[in-house]
Amino acid sequence: MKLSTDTVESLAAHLDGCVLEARDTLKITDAHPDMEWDDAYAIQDAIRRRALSRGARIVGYKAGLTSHAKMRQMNVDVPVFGFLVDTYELPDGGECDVSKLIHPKVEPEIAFVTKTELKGPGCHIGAVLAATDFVIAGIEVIDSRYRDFKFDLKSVVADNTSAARFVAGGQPLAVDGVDLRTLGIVLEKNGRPVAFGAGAAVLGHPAAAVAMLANHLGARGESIPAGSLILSGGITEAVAVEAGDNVTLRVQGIGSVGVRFV
Ligand code: 0L1
Ligand code: MG
Repeated sequence: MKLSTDTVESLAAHLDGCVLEARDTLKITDAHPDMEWDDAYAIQDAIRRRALSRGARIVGYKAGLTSHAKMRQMNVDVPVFGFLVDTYELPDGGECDVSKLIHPKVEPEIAFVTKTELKGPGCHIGAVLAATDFVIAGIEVIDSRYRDFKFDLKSVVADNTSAARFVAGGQPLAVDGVDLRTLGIVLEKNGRPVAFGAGAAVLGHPAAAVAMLANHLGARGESIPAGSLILSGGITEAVAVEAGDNVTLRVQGIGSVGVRFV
């Protein structure tokens, strides 16, 4: 680690303030170019502690930048991981208030719900599928706190990987006998299809993203508890949204989930 505890806490307070006030900022590596991966995750952990101290509850985790479409869009080459708290969750068919966000975008994702604990190292696709209760459709609303979504990977990790809101829904699908690689998705904005894809766009198999997450947490002495919801990463590029937009995600075998931006 290159940053002192005080600097980690003050950067967490700064980014958390940006979240709470829907205010953007320059990427934090501009002022801290020597920051390391451990520093970035330490800042994310401090943001998590701040959310928990306000009464939020961890409901799951997310993997981000797991598809080539997203990696290309953001000009990066490795996945990143973040946490999800209950205050991010929106009901299926509910409203997302854009006045509380900076510049939201949506991502179509396959969400896993676990029935047993998942722990790395050595976690693999088979272990993820065995620990999966079901998968459902997930729309992640990302909202980087960095001006114009301009960041590098360490800055985005510190910013809890742009996590802001999510909605999960549709008919829960058991994974036995289902090939998640060929599960097709269509993302619609205002009734028009705007992005298409299939599960394999996420690291060849969306469960691979969950395995990477478990291994990442395992290296830090953490695990994915039973009953967690995991967003496995955007299958397509993220799509910008604004007040008045209606977004629906249709996933083969699962049905649809939707959110309205107001
Ligand atoms: O969930 C994601 O794939 C987003 C990761 C962070 C990068 C971004 O804000 O696009
Ligand atoms: Mg995402």
